[in-house]
Amino acid sequence: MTYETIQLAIADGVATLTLNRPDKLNSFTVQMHADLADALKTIRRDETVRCLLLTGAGRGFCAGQDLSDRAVAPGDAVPDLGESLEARYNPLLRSLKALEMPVVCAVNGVAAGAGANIALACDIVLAARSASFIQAFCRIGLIPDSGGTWTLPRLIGPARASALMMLGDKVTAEQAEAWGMIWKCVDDEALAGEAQALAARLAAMPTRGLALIKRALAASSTNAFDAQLDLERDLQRLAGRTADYQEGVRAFMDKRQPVFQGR
Ligand code: LHQ
Repeated sequence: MTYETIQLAIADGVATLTLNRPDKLNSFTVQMHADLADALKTIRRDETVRCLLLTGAGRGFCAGQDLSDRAVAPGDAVPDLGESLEARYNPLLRSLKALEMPVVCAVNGVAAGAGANIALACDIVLAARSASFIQAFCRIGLIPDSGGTWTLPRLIGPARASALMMLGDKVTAEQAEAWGMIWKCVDDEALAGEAQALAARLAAMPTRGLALIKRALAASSTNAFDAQLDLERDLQRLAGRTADYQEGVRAFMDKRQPVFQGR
């Protein structure tokens, strides 16, 4: 499916979403937000989709907000950037987090500003060795958005997060892997293949169960241990009712490979 600013391809249980404004390093415009919202709606409604793979076209992953879309000329009214977050970025982040399937991000090049934090909000992040992550907001007087102030300290700890957010220094993919900011850094030419293979592997797994793992992990950031035990009980109850659980146990007992359906 082709949109003006993104591409959506659905095959073998995997939806691949490619940000597609390569000459502007896939930076976000109002149109791109609209295209992504529409594509995510299609993905949610398509019962064949069991994993989402997000990546970018060209040499960058995403340079955040398209600053030419937001340029302020002398005499212009003061822009309401909060409105931009409320209407576009926050719904996008909420929908990625709430998507009931694993979301893999293949960071093919620089991920800056909102682009970095959207990548880091995904469930499993792979990055090309030449890719980098930049909390670019402070360079232009803004604060990190797209969930970055929540996500980054949880991934790499407050000391590193605050320095990166206040200095806007570039983090290489290798450094990001070493710090636990991402799952894995891979050679540039291997990225697309590894990301597709990972997404295909996830799509063949018990994806209802994976969605429940995602819910448990999201809640663990704010829950006390006791509340998390209760949540695990409730989610395990749901997992135990899936056809995939039955199949998993049957296949184990029969000593054969399971065939999961995401139900
Ligand atoms: C761009 C951009 C870009 C437009 C590269 N916009 N054209 C939310 C709410 C509302 C408003 C504000 O923001 C937010 C959230 C945010 O995301 S704020 C942060 C916005 N992003 C940035 O500040 C990053 C700006 N970009 C850069 O610092 C560099 O481009 C990086 C470090 C990402 C890459 O550097 P290079 O590899 O040297 O590439 P380049 O700078 O030469 O960029 C290539 C082209 O892409 C160039 O266009 P041109 O026509 O000259 O070839 C850039 O102007 C364009 N581009 N980022 N955000």
